[in-house]
Amino acid sequence: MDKKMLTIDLNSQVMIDKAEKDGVETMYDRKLAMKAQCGFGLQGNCCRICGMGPCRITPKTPRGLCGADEHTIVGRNFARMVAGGTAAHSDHARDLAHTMALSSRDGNYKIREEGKLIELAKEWDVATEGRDIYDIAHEVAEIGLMEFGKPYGVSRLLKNAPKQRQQVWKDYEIEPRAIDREIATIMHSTHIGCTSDLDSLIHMSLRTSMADGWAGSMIGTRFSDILFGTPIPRQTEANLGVLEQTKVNIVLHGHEPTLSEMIVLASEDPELVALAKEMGAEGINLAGMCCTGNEVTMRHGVRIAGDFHQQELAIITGAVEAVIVDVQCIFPALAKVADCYHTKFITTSPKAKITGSTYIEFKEEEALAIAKEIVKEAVLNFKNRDQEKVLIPELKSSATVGYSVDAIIPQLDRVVNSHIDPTGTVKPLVDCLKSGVLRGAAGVVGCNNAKGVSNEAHVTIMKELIKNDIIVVTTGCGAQAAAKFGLMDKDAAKKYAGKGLATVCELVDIPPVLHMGSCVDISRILDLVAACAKNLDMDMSDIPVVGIAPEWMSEKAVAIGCYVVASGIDTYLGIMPPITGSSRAVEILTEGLKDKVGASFTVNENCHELAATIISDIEKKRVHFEKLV
Ligand code: SF4
Ligand code: MSK
Repeated sequence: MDKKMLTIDLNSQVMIDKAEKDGVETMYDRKLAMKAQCGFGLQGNCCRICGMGPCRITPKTPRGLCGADEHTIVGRNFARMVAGGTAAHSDHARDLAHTMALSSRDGNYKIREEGKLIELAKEWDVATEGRDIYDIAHEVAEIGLMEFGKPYGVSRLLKNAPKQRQQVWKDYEIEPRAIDREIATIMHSTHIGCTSDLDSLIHMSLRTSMADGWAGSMIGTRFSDILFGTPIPRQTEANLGVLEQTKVNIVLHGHEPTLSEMIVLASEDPELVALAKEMGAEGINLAGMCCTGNEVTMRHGVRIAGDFHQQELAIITGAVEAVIVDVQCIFPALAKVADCYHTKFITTSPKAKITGSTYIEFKEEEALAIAKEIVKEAVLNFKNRDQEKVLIPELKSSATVGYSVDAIIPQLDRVVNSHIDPTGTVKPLVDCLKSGVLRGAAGVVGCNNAKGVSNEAHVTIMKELIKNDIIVVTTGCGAQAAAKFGLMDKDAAKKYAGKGLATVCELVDIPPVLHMGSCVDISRILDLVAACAKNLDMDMSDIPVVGIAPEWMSEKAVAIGCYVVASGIDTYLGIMPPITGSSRAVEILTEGLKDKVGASFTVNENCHELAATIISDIEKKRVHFEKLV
């Protein structure tokens, strides 16, 4: 098979060819070499939870040595994926809370959004009158940190949901308690000899995922905005073509804005810019990748080098002086690829040390100094660039990004007010949904998965949705696919959107696909859906809104899928999770949950069929919705 057919991105195809010529192995080579994957793993019915295993379920051995059947094994494996994902998102949020606790007027981390902090403080019953903003920040940070380990009570963020949804959570008993408690409990319950009942395992999975969506991720986004600013619409460009021939190229990859915000500052430091010129470069060019890329493009317009599947390919351009990473979604393979070029692969987090990398530990207390040291490493490396090995592919697309809820609401108010009203409400959006000018809204999120063709499902599904007047909001690597393929360009509405959506886009001056941030920022999507539902006095499950993860791959995505379903939003997956080993797990997740939380999963690995199902389901949902409005 031609490796290049494993991606629809033309830049990636050029780089796959170059890797071949340079003798460098990429994920695409490993995919072809891997041939058939383990059938037990694919179905989720291999258990290695205890030392008597691995136990694999077959018709001849329908139970593991302890007697666990396929339903128990699949359920436990699924639950542990949810725990892994919830831990990753929430630990990210914990770091932000610690950063807020460190914030000070003359330190590295300041409070950028006083209004948002005061609003959150009031929501959390923190006194604000006559107090120094940093005292308030420290108290709010401490309360945020307590959400991870408080001994009693449930997430204080649940009350942001419509009351109808809160009642569903109460009735089904999935209100998450302290974040760490939910993760610890699920790890305990899936230990050998604890829960074997599949319904309980799925119930616990949903409750744990709620500790991600309606606690960890929500704290992460709110604290990031307070510390680094709420995103507003801004112009950028996306794809490997943003790397520059004449500048020091630094690729920022990973997730947490605590590091990347400081790198942005350091890259503007006059001394480092002068040093870059001394080295023969014209300046310093930052480019983002994966969710760090999303964080810095949303707040600074930093251009996007690429998505999860392009991390090796960026280095293969031969034009990258340093790849700087913190946590999550970083291929260990980057060390080997970087060895083939002059690129420095710099790891910074004690939570993600990678063999073969250069490790410079990032400490919030000395953030800017360390960020400057890291950028200096990159700048000094420019002289080692081998021009003969350089090939920067040309393609890049322009995109408008930065659509936080705070940016979307006033902008949509233009539909009725013909000007941007910063105090706007979601009413215009709700009116467009009610009238049917917009048939519905979809959150298209998540990763790239080598089980499919990189970017194909994202782009196909988003194009189909907007053609059918369904507005798309997106985060994570899905957002990067949209940006790369021109769907975040304001002109995309004329080219691809149906009449209703195109009219709204023109009136409001937005693209048909809105970039809402990183994976943690799916909490922004929850906030937007919750605001619409509250405006209509409905449950979130009543409005024609769906969640879609066409190319998901990470445990975080499994946790996200679960909390989106638990929020009453039907969720569509383009990759089958490892659950087919249990017919009952498939039944509960794709049907049974409807009765409990008003939503469930649908899976189809054919992206054209999946898009058609989503559109038809949104139309069916409209029938119910139109009766209620
Ligand atoms: Fe086998 Fe049971 Fe141990 Fe799993 S927990 S590895 S099924 S004996
Ligand atoms: S980075 S979790 S590959 S979206 Fe958030 Fe992309 Fe998925 Fe990582």
